[in-house]
Amino acid sequence: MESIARGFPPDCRRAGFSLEVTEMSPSDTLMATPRPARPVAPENSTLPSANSPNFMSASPTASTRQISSPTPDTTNGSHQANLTTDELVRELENVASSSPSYVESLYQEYVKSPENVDVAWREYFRQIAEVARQAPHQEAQFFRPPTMGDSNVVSPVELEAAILQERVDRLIRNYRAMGHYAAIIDPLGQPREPVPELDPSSCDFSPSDLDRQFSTVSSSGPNVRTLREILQWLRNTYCRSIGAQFMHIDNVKVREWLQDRMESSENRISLTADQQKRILKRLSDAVVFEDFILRKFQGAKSFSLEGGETLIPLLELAINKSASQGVEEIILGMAHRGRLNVLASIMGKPARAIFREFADLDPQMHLGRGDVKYHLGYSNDYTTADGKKVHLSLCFNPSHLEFVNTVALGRVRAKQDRRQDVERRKSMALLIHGDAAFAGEGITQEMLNLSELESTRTGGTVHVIVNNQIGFTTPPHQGRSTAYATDVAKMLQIPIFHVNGEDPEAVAQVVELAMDFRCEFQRDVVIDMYCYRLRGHNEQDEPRFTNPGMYKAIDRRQPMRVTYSNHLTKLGGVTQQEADELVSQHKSQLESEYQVATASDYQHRWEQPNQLWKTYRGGNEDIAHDVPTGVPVDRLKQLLEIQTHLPDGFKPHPKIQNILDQRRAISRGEKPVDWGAAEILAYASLLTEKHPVRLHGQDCERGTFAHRHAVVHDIETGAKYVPLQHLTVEQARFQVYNSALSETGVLGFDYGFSLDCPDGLTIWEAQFGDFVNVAQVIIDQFITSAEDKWNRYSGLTMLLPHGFEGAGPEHSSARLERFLEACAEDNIQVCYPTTAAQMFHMLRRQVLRHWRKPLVVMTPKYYLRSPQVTATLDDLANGSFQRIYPDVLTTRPDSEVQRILMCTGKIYHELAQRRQELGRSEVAIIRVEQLYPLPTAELQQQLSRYAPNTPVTWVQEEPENMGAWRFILAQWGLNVLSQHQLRCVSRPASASPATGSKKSHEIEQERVLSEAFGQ
Ligand SMILES: Cc1ncc(C[n+]2csc(CCOP(=O)(O)OP(=O)(O)O)c2C)c(N)n1
Repeated sequence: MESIARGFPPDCRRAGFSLEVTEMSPSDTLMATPRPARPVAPENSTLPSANSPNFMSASPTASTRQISSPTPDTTNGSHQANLTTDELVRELENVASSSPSYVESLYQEYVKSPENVDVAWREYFRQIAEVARQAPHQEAQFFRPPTMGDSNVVSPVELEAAILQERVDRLIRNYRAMGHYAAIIDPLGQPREPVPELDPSSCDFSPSDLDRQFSTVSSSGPNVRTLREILQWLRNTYCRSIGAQFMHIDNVKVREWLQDRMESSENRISLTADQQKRILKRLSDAVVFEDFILRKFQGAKSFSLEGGETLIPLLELAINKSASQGVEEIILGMAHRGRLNVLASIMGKPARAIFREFADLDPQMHLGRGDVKYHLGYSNDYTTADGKKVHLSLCFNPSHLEFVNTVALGRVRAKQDRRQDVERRKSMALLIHGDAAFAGEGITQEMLNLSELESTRTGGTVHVIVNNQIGFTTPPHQGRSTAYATDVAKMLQIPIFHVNGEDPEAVAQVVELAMDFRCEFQRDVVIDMYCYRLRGHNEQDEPRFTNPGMYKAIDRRQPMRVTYSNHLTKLGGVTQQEADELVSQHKSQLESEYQVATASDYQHRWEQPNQLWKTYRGGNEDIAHDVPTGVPVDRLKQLLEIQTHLPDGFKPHPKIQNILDQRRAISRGEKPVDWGAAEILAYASLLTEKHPVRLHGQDCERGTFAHRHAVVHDIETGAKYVPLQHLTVEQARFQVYNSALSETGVLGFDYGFSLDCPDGLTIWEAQFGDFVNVAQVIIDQFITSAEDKWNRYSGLTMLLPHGFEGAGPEHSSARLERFLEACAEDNIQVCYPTTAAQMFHMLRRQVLRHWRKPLVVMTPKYYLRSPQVTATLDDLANGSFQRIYPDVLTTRPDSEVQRILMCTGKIYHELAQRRQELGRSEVAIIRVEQLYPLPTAELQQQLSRYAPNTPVTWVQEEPENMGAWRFILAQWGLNVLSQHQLRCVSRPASASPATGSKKSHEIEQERVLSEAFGQ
């Protein structure tokens, strides 16, 4: 049998400490048992060691000599001499002052058992105790370290009591820290390693100590308990069906909160009969649903929840509890396992719709689009037991496990911002994970890391691991190096509750606790529900091929609904008949849903877009009417000018002040509009038109290339000021945040944000464009395909620095070619603007059109400050975004043009400069500013200006196998519009995007430019 990482929890009896031991009288309280450990004499000490055979013959030092006077007669055990109290105290003070810790450790050994120390010491200590009894004011001063004052003098009796109490405290600590390793959380009962620290003997107790009394005043419950009671209480609290990990939390208050909650109730909830019945009902619903699917759709994949059906009551309990805490909206994220059950049992998706998808009765509807049924999302209003409404949204999910999580978080954040839920209490994420995926996928760490950041905080997420102890065919020991699937979550200051899914009431307790923790501290919380997977990875897999041991144990299990139902009938809260009725009623409901689903007159109910999305569209660009994006010059001036004002006394860095001064000069028309100013004007104008703007990415407050400075810092106080937040009183929300150093997680988050912010501009900026590679899953599985798979729109904008400037293979390319390869059905927009004005109009167009498509922008590094890209205020006031930018500089009539260069982005400026330098006015240069959707009609219009057969050369600085060339070739062919021969000038095809040598780069760039002009 495959064993779980730390094995099956034995209870403490396995560790050899039985509670069935001889009763001892309370008067034994302070007598301890012999311990094997011995103190080590201090190095170079002349004092005898505890059991030194030479003790009596040890070299006479001041101490030993002094001690030797009261040495008992070791032959007969009688005392040879008795010291006076004063003498004894003096002698011992001498010893103590020469080596107090040594004497103290000897004394501790003596307290454990007098036999532990040499007979002479034994006698000394006996006398000391005697002295202490007779003259308490002088007691045992040898324990006083030389530096301590009298107030620290401890009597032997007190010390002994303190030592024993310390052992009890240690035992309690051990249970708090390690009790979870012994908790009975695995329904399959696979062996766990023993936990010696939980055996009282590990804290130097013996069975004879069981009835001694100890203080438990610092814990909840009675102030005094016997060791036996303490053990029972600790085992109940920490070693039953719940294993709590919380001792990694540094904050004592938080830890104590958890301790109190668990220890005062022994981690058990008290449920009413009605609540128990409700749990049984939800379990029954879940079981019946799986059984129904299995019988009706034999051979179909459903990724059933069987073995983990407690998830359904767990979710219901969590939703009800959250509603009572003021949550009004929950975004759920989960993978395939149990999804259909969640859709039917929790989300309220009509079973008939699910059955129809199973029967695959509407193939025409899904040609070339759609997704498998166990990836589909759903939204609905849920009514809790006490009549509260909670809106639930289950996110659409790709097959790629765990990647939906940050998407869900982004959605929550957007909802909170939208409803101005500044405390972040009304919307919440509830994420359901698989154990193998949670432990294995790095995105888990990225997600957890977002939980407390200013830019991504959502007030605490509830994580539920459906821990069926297997991932496809892989057992835990092959899938993770950690004891638990959840260990990565220990990076946060949050509790992790492992719970046996076969104990629904323990699950109920954990839900209660987890939800209260989240509400109290607004942090994430993890529920790791141990269960099993009744069948293979899917219903067609035979798990006994690869995991025979585990499946033997599974085959022996009684279904949990039956066990729980028996438990309740025994308690008398439910009769057998009632329990059976819960099953039969749900069966007949599903049966009638099935009849409707398979009827020939089935009426498909199309999902309507929610209120938020009512006015927005996806689909092809031809339905997306162009809208005016210009802003009157006066308004632009005003918007820019406002941003140059800082609060009184605010001291920016002198260079930042320069930038602000330049922006003021731009606002007065004294300087042209540079890239940074155009971008900021786009945001400012949108904000004052009531469109929220959120900008998020690594170091994007300043901008990687220091062109933005959206946040200004006071160099003396460190205070921050965000000019875009101070435009007008009525403006919309502006948020700009430096993000965590993550691409996948953060892009997922921002994509999610865009799903719930259709009216705003949501921007993710990559530090260097190439880093977007790291987020490929989010791009492929969500951004480019969500509309096709799930009919979900997004207006996310991705700013990706791109351009060959000799910065090496990694910092030259945002891999334009990859985005273009993913383009189809007008799924995204890909732009590479060449001027500040184009950037301005493009950003505004992204919001002002009611067409919602992700926008991928290749942004420049080189020309951020270049005069070539600047614009006038009139360009921003009157123009609009040009998909194809016609040649505006050539001085010749169109009919005299003999060569047409076509390009996109940065290289345009180099080509234009070269043309001017060469005086080649017979060459026209057309810029493709929007590569997708490819503006063929506009191109046609531009090419029609020139004579047919004028050759067209596509020029790019990227290697031939990268950039836009192959895409352009595939779209327009070698004979553009059947009239113009098309060829390409580029760097040769290359395995990596660029050279690492700046000089080689210059040589290569020169070759491209020369070849473009036929030199
Ligand atoms: C990123 C990713 N890698 C691999 C897979 C293939 N796969 C699907 S389910 C699965 C096992 C998942 O195990 P676990 O997380 O424990 O969830 P379970 O299916 O057991 O509920 C694997 C490997 C996937 N869907 N996504």
